[in-house]
Amino acid sequence: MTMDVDTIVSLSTPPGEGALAVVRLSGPLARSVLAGIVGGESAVPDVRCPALRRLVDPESGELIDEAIVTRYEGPGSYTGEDMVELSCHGGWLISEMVVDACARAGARRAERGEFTRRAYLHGKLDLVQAEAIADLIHARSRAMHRAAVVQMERGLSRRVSALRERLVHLEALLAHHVDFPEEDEPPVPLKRVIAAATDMVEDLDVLLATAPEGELLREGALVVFAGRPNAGKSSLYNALIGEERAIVTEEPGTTRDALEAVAQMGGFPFRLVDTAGLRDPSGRIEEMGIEIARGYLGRADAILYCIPADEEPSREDVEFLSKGASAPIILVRTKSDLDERPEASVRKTGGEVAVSGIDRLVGHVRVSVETGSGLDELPQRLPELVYRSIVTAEPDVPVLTRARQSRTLRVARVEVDAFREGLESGLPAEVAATHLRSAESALEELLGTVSVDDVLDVVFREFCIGK
Ligand SMILES: Nc1nc2c(ncn2[C@@H]2O[C@H](COP(=O)(O)OP(=O)(O)OP(=O)(O)O)[C@@H](O)[C@H]2O)c(=O)[nH]1
Ligand SMILES: [Mg+2]
Repeated sequence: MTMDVDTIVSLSTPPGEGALAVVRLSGPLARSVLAGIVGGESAVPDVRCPALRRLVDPESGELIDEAIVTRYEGPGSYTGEDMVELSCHGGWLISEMVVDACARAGARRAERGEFTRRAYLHGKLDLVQAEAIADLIHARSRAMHRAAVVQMERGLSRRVSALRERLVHLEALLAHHVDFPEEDEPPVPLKRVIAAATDMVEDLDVLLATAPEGELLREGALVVFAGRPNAGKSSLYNALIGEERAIVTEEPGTTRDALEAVAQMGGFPFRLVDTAGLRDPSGRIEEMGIEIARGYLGRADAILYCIPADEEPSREDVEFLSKGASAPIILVRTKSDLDERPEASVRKTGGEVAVSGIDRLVGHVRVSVETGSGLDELPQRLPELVYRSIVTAEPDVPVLTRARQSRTLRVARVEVDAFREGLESGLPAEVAATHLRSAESALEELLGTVSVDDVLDVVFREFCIGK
């Protein structure tokens, strides 16, 4: 691994007006750059003793701001290098002047994620933990926050390291087996090696089960409100996001465009999309609105098929909704306050009966925006539906939140399985063992034990400047 030797500087808090802004420096010259902007060596505070200092222009000596200066000495710092944190006043200009002063005193402006990249290169954290820090910063839901915290605390790394050790152990078992091929009863029967490999495949499957939904945590699951005009889609949409975002009128065809809003339900992130009512369009604008709705339906993770409770859902509607879409559909009977049938007869004709045989229909709720009845049901049903594997996973199972994580684990799974199959079908042990080594390198790639620059570029590009 190559060590960077530049000393880097950057604003680490969001730019703009605020009470405070933190500028960070990291690298071998951190101390001397600091000396350059506090008016000399004698003003440099002791390590881990925060002190108030005047920050000055390194050339003119002109006062820029006063700041609390904290020094860290490598390797006991975030990056593992000598570091300085300057807590100055927030604002558009001050932090820029401070960064500029540091640059003139010998530092270079940091690139995206460069501080964390250095932390990784100095072994302060592995690649999964580095990704977790980016996830934690970007988290907008409790579920994403939790997944990121577990990863940051090495929840996933520990599991992966344990799997890697088991692979090494499997290799050792196999070596024992190979060493005594002539004996009737070798010290390690092949059966035992096969059983251990089978266990590993199962454990990898447990981890992989959270992947599709874990990746959704980062963007939020897409839930599309669809149905005929005037079904009450926009009213329900507004009620669920708690804001009058969409226009509601008694005129069919009110919504023409698609509206998107971010919402948390049960701690899980969702992107809710209200769409134009689906029907034969009466004009160009409506036609385009329906086209847009179709695009959203194709990408949806769940579809809310809205239909007034006193009307019957139709097979054609459901077919229309699922054309080009593969998401599960929840039937939402809206305006239940207008439905005067007694509860028992409602249940008999309730949705599932009328459109039975369409397997994409996974649930049925009755709501009234007017009375508020049933409104708390969707925030409960949607997380269970869309994030099922996370909701039902054992609490200590870490969630895979990135395609990189699931891709490498899937490779490991395929290789261990091929190893098992090879042994079962009589492949020479030495040949089967190559699969174990491939699985091992997949796990190493996941942790970043061995890493290539372009993998790192992809991981750290996602970070903000200053992190
Ligand atoms: N009584 C009653 N009326 C409702 C309820 N929900 C919606 N409405 C009324 O139904 C009409 C249509 O509501 P919208 O929310 O605009 O329906 P939409 O499905 O978005 O309609 P388009 O945008 O035209 O496709 C409005 O007059 C609403 O006030 C409800 O729960 N009870
Ligand atoms: Mg509408």
